[in-house]
Amino acid sequence: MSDSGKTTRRGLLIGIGATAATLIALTAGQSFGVLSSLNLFAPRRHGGGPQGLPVTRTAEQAKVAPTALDPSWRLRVIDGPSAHEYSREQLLGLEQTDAELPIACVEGWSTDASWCGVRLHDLLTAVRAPADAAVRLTSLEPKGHYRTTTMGPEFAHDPRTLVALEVNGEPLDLDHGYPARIIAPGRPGVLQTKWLSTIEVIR
Ligand SMILES: Nc1nc2c(c(=O)[nH]1)N[C@H]1C(S)=C(S)[C@@H](COP(=O)(O)O)O[C@H]1N2
Ligand SMILES: [Mo]
Repeated sequence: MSDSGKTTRRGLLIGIGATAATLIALTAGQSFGVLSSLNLFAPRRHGGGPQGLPVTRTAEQAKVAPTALDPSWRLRVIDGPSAHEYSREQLLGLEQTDAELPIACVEGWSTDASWCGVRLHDLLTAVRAPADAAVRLTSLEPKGHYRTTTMGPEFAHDPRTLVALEVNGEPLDLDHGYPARIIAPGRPGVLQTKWLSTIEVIR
C-alpha cells in the first residue's frame, strides 16, 4: 500500500514536471518564436513584471520613455472646441477612485490588480461631453498597433473605468503606462491603453 502510494506520488511529480516544461516551451514558442530570448521572456511571465503585473510592451520598446517622463506631459481631454489639459499632479488633485480589475491579455494571461485614478466619466463631464459619448484614446507611442483605440459609451461612462495613476498602491511603473493609462472592466488587454496622451470625444 505504502509502496504503491510512493510510486503514485513520484509518477505524479514527474507528470507535473513534464507539464510545466511543456507549458514553458509552448508559451515561449507562442510569444517569441525565433526571437525568443530569456531577456524578453522574463518580463512576460505571469506576475513577472514590475508591481506584480506582467508587461507585454515595455516603454523602451514603445519608444515613449522621454515623452512619458517629460515634466511638461499633459493629458488632453478634447470635445470639439472644448479642451482641458491636466498635469499628473492636477489629475492626482481630482477625486480618486479605486477599482479591482484584471488585465486580460490574448497571449494567455490575466492578472488582477488594484488601480487608482480619476474616473474617465468625470473628465468627460468636465468638457461637457454627452453621456452617450464614445471616445478615442491616443497613446504617446509614435507608432504601434495599440497607439489609438476607440471606446464606446458603455465603457467610457462606467464608474469603474479609470484614467489610472497608481497600481497596487504605487505610482504606475513606466512599463505599466506612467504617467497615466486606461483601465476599464471587461475589455481585452490590448485596449487598456498605456502612456495616455489624448482623450477625444467622438461626435
Ligand atoms: N500604448 C499601448 N498600450 C498598451 C499596449 C501597447 O502596446 N501600447 N499593449 C496592450 C496589451 S496587449 C496589454 S495585454 C496591456 C498590458 O498591460 P501591462 O503591460 O501594464 O500589464 O497593455 C495594453 N496597452
Ligand atoms: Mo495583450
